[in-house]
Amino acid sequence: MKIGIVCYPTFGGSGVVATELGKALADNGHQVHFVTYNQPARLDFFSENLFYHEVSVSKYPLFDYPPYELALASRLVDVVRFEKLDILHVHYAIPHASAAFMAKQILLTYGIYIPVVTTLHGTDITLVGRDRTYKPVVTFSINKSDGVTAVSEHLRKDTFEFFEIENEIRVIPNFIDLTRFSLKAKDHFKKAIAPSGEKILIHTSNFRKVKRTQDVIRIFAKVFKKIPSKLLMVGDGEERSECEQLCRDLGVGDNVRFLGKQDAIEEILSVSDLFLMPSQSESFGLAALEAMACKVPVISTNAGGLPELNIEGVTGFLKDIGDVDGMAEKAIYILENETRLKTFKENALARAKEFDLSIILPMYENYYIEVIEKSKASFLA
Ligand code: GMT
Repeated sequence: MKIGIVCYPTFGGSGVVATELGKALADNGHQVHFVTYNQPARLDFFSENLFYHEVSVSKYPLFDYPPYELALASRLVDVVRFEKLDILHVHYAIPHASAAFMAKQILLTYGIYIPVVTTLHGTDITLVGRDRTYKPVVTFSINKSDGVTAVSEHLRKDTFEFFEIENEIRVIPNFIDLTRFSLKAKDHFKKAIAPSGEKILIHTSNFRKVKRTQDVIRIFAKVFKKIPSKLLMVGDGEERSECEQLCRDLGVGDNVRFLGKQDAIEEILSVSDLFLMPSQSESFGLAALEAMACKVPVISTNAGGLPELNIEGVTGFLKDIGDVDGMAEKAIYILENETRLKTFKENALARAKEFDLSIILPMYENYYIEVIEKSKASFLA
């Protein structure tokens, strides 16, 4: 197949899923064309089946708001026509699904029908979608997509609850490439971080408010009182300086390392003992899956799709949003006993294997075929 992929080319979960999916499809012999405003963060190697088409937006003085959506729609028309694509897969509803709809209508004037699959990732529905400003456009573009997928049952349910959806929504969860995400021997790094054999807790995110990163610090401060430990904070974003201040206020500053944005996240996860994800909202929790693949159990909230990934008492524990005491108590429970910690680590990996790329990739491939055949039939009718 010739597949066009539209995504946010950043480190965010939706961009990571889209890029890793594109790379895997290319490895499987499909021709994949990324159409974005920047080279996707993880599209960092050459493959004969991978193509990148940049969307550039002219900055005329007249435009207070450069019309990215129109530039994207125009670029999509161009790429679909000249690269003869079979399907477009857009990640994140705003503005990708509506831009794809516009491109689709323009392509019809050339006698071309391009089926569009929209994947909903979470914040496009739970946060942005609920903002009434965007509601009509999100509803329309979901209903006009030829196929729609959501990354968890919970997100699927929320989408039906918040919008008047007439389309079917297929659940295809996030996936993990276990050839990349696996336990790496990084003992020298572990020694540098925890020279006296302290336990290492870790959090990775974009430090948005929704991640409740200050809860991470509060949980750690409680764990630290009982268990010699260190905390690694990976990523960057709006909440970082508040978190740094909180570390000082709680007297744990010397035991918390802020590592900023990191590419080789699997190497840092490999030295870690416990992952903290106290999110307010999380449609799936890709960062937790990455941790589990590196044998790191997870203490999370029970928000959104997290219970579909993290299994209570098996791969970690789940508590209500804001229950810092409860999360700290369970973290201590896992970390205080070596045999128990080992069992949780093994369980985390076993669960991650259920989301292996080799299982999820065919779900997308089969869905593309289904959507192409269905839309071909209705176009000819
Ligand atoms: O979590 C983020 O801040 C990034 C966000 C995004 O929209 O890129 O991630 C969302 O999509 C990921 C991939 O499907 C999911 O694993 C994350 O759970 C989801 N984030 C939220 O729902 C907050």
